[in-house]
Amino acid sequence: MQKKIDYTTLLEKEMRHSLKTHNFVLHYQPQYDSTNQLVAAEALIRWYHPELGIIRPDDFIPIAEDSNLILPIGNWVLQEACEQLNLWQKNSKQQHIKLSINVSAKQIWQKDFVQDVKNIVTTANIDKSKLILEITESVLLGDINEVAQKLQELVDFGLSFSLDDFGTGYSSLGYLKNLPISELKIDQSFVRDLDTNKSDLLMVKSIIALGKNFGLSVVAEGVETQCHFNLLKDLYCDMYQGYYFNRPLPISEFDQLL
Ligand code: G
Ligand code: G
Ligand code: MN
Repeated sequence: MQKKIDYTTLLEKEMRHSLKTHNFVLHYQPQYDSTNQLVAAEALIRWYHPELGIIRPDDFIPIAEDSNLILPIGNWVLQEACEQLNLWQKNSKQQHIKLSINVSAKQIWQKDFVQDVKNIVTTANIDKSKLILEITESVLLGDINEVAQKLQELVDFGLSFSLDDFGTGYSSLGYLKNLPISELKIDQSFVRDLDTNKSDLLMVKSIIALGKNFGLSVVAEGVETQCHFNLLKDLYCDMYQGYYFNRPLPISEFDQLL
């Protein structure tokens, strides 16, 4: 237990330092439509520590959330994503790409969340319709009306929201009714055994139907095989993301793909 506390304390201290020394980068995982066109990407943070090596988001994001360091990190991610969108928008072959970033519930609960996002996006001077904020059901642990109002303000401003890891949490349906979201991401756990597990197939089929009925775009995550892709296409899933296509890529490799 003491070792774990020491490690957490160390990571927290190093995170603070790395924010100043620019040791974080974004990787970009492509998203394809059913005709195999690369139409969007999800930005996923990576931490390259000079001594500790690569630290996975699963290992540091929870610590960042507990220590509130997720706030400066989240701002950095948004800023970085906007800069990237801005670069793509200068190039006619790249300006159609939409970019999703992950936003923690902790960020959304901040009093100044809406204004902070507006400031960063306005300064970056991007096409707002290309930026998508991914949220998870954990925002529901806060005041749902307040959260809904904040999201609506940003939708009015021109941004859109995607519901990540859909199907794994609770109250998923109430969420759809109350929050102004335009996209659902089917959690990887339902896609993994799509070809062998009948109930996973039924689950995915139902999620896609649900999404369609609500007028949402549906993205499948964790698409790892041709068989996954074919099954999802047969169900009229809108977009596809996963190792079958690409891993999250450094920007140079992503731009090469484009
Ligand atoms: O990327 P994988 O790439 O290992 O990411 C693991 C987890 O970390 C995912 O659940 C993902 O949503 C989360 N994550 C990745 N990048 C970010 C980020 O920039 N901000 C937040 N809040 N979570 C992120
Ligand atoms: O929670 P979120 O959906 O943001 O997390 C995306 C996570 O899924 C990242 O850690 C990313 O690296 C990982 N990922 C992306 N594609 C695949 C895939 O095809 N299979 C698996 N197992 N993980 C994937
Ligand atoms: Mn995500």
